[in-house]
Amino acid sequence: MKLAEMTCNPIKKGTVPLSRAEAEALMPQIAAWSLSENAIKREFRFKDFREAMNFVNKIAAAANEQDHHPDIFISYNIVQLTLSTHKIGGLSLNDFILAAKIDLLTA
Ligand code: H2B
Repeated sequence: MKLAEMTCNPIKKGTVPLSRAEAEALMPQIAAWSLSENAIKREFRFKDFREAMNFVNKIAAAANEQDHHPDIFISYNIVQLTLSTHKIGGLSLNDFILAAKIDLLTA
């Protein structure tokens, strides 16, 4: 199951979030991300604010295409992404799919 080739699906309210074990089993495919209790995170560094914003705009396009959206923190050349599925208050496969697609944007 290659995450980067998959597509995000609408998540119904009440869907049970991924268990820790299920999340850990997916982490090798997005090795640059870190797993926290209810989210996955990755920090990116660029030359300057312009390059950081170019990257964020690419992410915005991928997020809208998948209809799944990261929380984005920008500080000049640093972009911190946090992915979790707000509707269920935890992680879903959508978070891992979008993370893998974002990794392709930087590859
Ligand atoms: N993004 C994230 N990260 N979590 C969600 O629950 C979510 C989303 N819900 N993007 C989507 C949009 C939902 O609001 C639309 C209607 O599909």
